Amino acid sequence: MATVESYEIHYWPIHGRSDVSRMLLEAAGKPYKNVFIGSAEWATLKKQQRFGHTPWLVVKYTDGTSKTLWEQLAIDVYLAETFGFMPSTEAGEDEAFSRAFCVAHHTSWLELSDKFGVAMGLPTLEERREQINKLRNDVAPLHMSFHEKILAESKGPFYYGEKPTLPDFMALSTYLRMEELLGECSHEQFPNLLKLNEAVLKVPHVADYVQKRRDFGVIRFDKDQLKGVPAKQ
Ligand SMILES: N[C@@H](CCC(=O)N[C@@H](CS)C(=O)NCC(=O)O)C(=O)O
Repeated sequence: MATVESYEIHYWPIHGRSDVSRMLLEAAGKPYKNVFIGSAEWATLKKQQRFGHTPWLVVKYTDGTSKTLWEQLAIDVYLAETFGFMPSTEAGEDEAFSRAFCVAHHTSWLELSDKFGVAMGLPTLEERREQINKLRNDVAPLHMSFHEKILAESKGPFYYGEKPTLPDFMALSTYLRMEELLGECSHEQFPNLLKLNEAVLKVPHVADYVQKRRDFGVIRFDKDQLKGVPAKQ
């Protein structure tokens, strides 16, 4: 079987649904290219996609062939499996269950992250503000209180003790998205979540990615309008 040579992430020039995929690629030190989609070409590209959406991952093999995978969750799980960001299992353990259990933590964060994404896409500032306030005051703190409890039971700092796995990256990605929208988040009630984020930022290359590579210089987040706007206006 041919081995993997490199990867391509095809997505808009924002972090959004490709943030965790890129973080996993960075953390694993794998070669990848961002192929940014422009709005002018999207109508044509859309028709060629398996389900009509972005993102997609192209896996390029050494023999010149390639495979394409669509859907954020499938891409994240594939990369996490490939790079060893899944929990270790003991002999005799139900490995499929253990992996699915890990993915459940990921999808829990993914769902919260999506809610922020949907709020940012609402047509008027009033609607965006109302929905984001609801998320800030009710939905996010409740979500985080469940995860804080889960992390308190881990030997820490990650969901699976000292081994970083898929949901750790998703938690950081969601936190960063919330900070972008809400400003600095208070961590007082969530010390284990804070420790988790700090630990993920110490995974090689992740802090660098977060600092330098999340902003691709095309779209920037406007705090007053609570939405993405062209970086150069
Ligand atoms: N279930 C898909 C949803 C993907 C999705 O909604 N992508 C948006 C961008 S974040 C998109 O393709 N929007 C353009 C369109 O649907 O035409 C996934 O998780 O990847």
